Amino acid sequence: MSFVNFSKKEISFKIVYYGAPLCGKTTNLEQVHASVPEGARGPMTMLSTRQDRTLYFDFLPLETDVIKGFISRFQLYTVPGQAIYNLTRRLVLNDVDGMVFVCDSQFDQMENNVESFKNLEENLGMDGRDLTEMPYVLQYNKRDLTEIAPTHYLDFMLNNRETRVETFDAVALKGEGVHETLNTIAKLVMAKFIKDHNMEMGSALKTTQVAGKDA
Ligand SMILES: Nc1nc2c(ncn2[C@@H]2O[C@H](COP(=O)(O)OP(=O)(O)OP(=O)(O)O)[C@@H](O)[C@H]2O)c(=O)[nH]1
Ligand SMILES: [Mg+2]
Repeated sequence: MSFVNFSKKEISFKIVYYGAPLCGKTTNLEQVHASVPEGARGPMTMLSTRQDRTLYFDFLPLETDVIKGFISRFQLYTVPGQAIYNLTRRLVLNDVDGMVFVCDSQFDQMENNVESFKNLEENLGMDGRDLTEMPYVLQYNKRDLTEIAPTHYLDFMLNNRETRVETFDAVALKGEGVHETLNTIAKLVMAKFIKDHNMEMGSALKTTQVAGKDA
C-alpha cells in the first residue's frame, strides 16, 4: 500500500514485477538501474542464487516529484519465478500498489506464463486482494527470439479479464519497452492514489516519465 509521510511530503509506491521463471523480471530492473541517473535512484539490491536466479527479490528504489508538493518514491521489486519460492512471492506481494506481469513470449513458455498468472491471482486472493482493484500492465518480453507467439495470442491467453490492460512488447535484454512499461505502471498507481485520496491531479503527472524514454 502506498505510504504517505506528510511531514516529509513523501509518498512511497511499491511496484512488483511478477512472472514465470526466467521470463526477464530481473533484466527489467537491471536496465532501469543502468539508465536512470544516480541522483534519482538508490543502489540495486539483488538476492540471487549462484546461477543468477532470484532467490528472494531484487529491489531498486527510484525518486521523482510528480505529485505536486510531494516527492514520490517508487520501490521496484521482482519476485523469484521458480515454483518452490511461493512463500517468498507472497511476502514480496505484501502491500503492493501496482504490478508488471512479465510474459516470456516463447511458445514453449506459454504454460509457465499462464501458471504464473494463476499463481499471482491465487496469492493476491490469499490477502483478500484481486486484480480488479490493482493497477497492472502486461509486458510481452523476448520479442527478439524466433519461436514466439503473436501478441494477439498472448492477449487471448493473458489479457482476457473483463477489463483489458495495457500491453507492451519488449526486448528487456536490450532495454526495449522497459521504460515504456515502467512509466505506464507508475502513472497508473499515481492516478489511483490521487483518485483514492481526492487529490487534484498535478499537471506534471500527465507528462511525466519516471524512468526516461526507451532508446
Ligand atoms: N533473448 C532474450 N533474452 C532475455 C530477454 N530478457 C531477458 N533475457 C534472458 O533471460 C534469462 C533470464 O532473465 P532474468 O531477468 O534473470 O529472469 P527472471 O524472470 O528474473 O528469472 P527468475 O529470477 O529466476 O524468476 C537471462 O539469460 C536473460 O539474459 C530478452 O528480451 N530477450
Ligand atoms: Mg530474477
